[in-house]
Amino acid sequence: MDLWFTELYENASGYTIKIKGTLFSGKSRYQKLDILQTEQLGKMMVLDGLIMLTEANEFSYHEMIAHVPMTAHPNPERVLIIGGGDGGTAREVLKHDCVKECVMVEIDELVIEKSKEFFPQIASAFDNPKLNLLVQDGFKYIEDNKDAFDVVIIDSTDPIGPAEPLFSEYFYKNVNACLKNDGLMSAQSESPYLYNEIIRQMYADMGKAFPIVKMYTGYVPFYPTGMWSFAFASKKYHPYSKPRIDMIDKIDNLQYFNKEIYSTCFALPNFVRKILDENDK
Ligand code: AG3
Repeated sequence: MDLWFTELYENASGYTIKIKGTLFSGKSRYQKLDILQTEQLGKMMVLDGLIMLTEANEFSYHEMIAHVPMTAHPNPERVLIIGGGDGGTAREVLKHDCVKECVMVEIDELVIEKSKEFFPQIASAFDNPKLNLLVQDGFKYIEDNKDAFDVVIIDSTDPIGPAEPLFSEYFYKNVNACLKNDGLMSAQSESPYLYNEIIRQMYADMGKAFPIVKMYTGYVPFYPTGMWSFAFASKKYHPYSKPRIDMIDKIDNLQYFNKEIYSTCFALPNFVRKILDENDK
């Protein structure tokens, strides 16, 4: 008997993957977690029916959410990750020797535990002494910490469920305050092909909190439409003001990111520019 998993997009389209079976299925206080063995893409993590990662392809998302802000900042020593409980973003951040401390605030302990158990390569950063892992509400952590980080990375789920408060003007203003005066942030910001309204609102809210807001994109095949966007918001540096371009060749084991990707990922198709331009009306 063939088994298939489909993530549905707005109940109108979807992405279907052949699976061999379920390795884990459970519910935390916050969400439902499934870990499935796929036919072609290794193990897959699903939260509330939405694909978070597949072992075979997780690199593009994690490299892009982490290395773009890490390249844009001239000396990122203190980095904060909100969410990212699987550990993939932390693994990428900790490839940068300049990092003295990476604080990761994940609300859901079940995601961390099961990632350690089923995705040891992704969760490798959990053993790194520079990682300070806190199981608590990132929204609250950001409210309580001021002037503390060079780079903040918001590796959240979609703006439904536990991540909803992470998509708001109030939250972005607190992220701004949590950053040092030349700090910058990145965040996953959904697919421009499907979620125009979410994106328009998100960038409008960020624009109220930061003087510099840009979008960049990357290809993540297991997310809706495959074209994925990330927000870059900064207090001082533009992506091209002081990027550490030469350092990129020294980052270990990159499967997606490189110098050329850095210099082109901020280029946007016209239909995407139009979504963002609507904020300037
Ligand atoms: N970050 C989730 C991105 C959103 C995926 N959305 C979807 N499949 N509809 C995932 C965490 C990876 N570290």
